Amino acid sequence: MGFLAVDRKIATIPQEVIARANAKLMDAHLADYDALAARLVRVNIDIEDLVEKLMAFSVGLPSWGMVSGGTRYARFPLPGEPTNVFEKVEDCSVVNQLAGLTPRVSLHFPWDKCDDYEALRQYTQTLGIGFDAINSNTFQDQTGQKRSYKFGSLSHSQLATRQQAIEHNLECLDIGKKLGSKALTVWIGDGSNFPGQVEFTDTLERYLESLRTVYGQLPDDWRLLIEHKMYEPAFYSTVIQDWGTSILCAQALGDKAQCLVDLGHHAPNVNIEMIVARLSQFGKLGGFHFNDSKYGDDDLDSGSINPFQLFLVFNELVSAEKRAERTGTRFTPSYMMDQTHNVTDPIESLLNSARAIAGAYVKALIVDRDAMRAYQEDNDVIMAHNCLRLAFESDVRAALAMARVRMGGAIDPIAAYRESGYRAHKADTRKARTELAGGIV
Ligand code: LRH
Ligand code: MN
Repeated sequence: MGFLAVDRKIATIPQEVIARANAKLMDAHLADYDALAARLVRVNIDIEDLVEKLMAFSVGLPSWGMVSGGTRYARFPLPGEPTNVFEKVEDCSVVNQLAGLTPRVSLHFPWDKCDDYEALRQYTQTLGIGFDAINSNTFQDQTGQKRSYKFGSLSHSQLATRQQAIEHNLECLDIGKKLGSKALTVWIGDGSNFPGQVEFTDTLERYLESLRTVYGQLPDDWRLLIEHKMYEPAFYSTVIQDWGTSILCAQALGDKAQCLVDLGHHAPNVNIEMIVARLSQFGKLGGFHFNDSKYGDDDLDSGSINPFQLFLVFNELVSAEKRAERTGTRFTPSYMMDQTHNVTDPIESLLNSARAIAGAYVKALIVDRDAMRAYQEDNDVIMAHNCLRLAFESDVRAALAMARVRMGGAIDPIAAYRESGYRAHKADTRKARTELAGGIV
């Protein structure tokens, strides 16, 4: 079964494979759709409005999530996994083709370095995929690198090391401009493992001084996304440890600097949805790295462990969206995933995650906000709470499936993917990755 290029950009999976898979499920899907439509009408919601909003919704894919991921212990290769950035974006197009709502990829440098970024831009465009935020990497040393990041990068005690880290971020900016990206995500692992190892204030001042240089080179229509993380790789203190430090830095840098929330970067039980509300209120919510976790920064599939938290995050996002509409302010956080797929086929995990994220969004859209506000005013606790539970407990799968079908995708993306034989085909045609060493990619 060949994977032919067709006019609609490049359809990585032959459209007829998807059509055949959908044909088997269409009657049941349409019955489910009509049933959901009838249920929603009873609460004055037109399902067609929801599907329209879903078709306008999108989330970016992590290029580093397209390969079989690893932990510090080991990485287990997957036959047919991508071996370079071109194969990674090809797999991104499979996710987008089947799920319909992942038309962007977020690249990471130097992991995605290549010789011809114009060729990469053109190829990716033919796949119908655009570029989300570019990620810099000063948390690893590269072969031949002059100065090590062992003791930090943008906050390092030595100016020469900070300068090296600044230059890497500026190089990422240049690559991003060539590709048409509009944002740079800066996550650094800088921190300490022992009390006394670093002076907290000096370290943060050095970080801000470095980032001001990068910020100064940002084109007017770009954003700098500051990503906080509680711990790891540093295990006593982390320079950008929490949203408080992140927003202070974003405010200190200027309007083009905003905060990126990675769901896995918080202590267990932290109220992340309230952090989302706070950052939105002060106009500093720039983006997300969606994933899920049970213990630490596990980078598991979005919605796989705590789907209620994901829903509550989107409840705040929809509330912030409506607040921005009322006040005529801009609210365009960049939705991206950041996951590591150690034991699953990355494409299947990302299909599941895209569905979970879109599901959380559409459930947040059906919350009866006027009723909830009235109950909140009256301190009718149970009824206010139940406005959220009712929406969360709604089965919206038929609306999600209809949005996928109308975008040329699959009613059951994983079934269609498996029927396509894509991964087996790639195992036959792609060079095998053999390295077993630990590490995230
Ligand atoms: C850090 C992080 C960051 C990326 C990396 C791959 O844990 O979330 O966003 O640079 O993962
Ligand atoms: Mn992240």
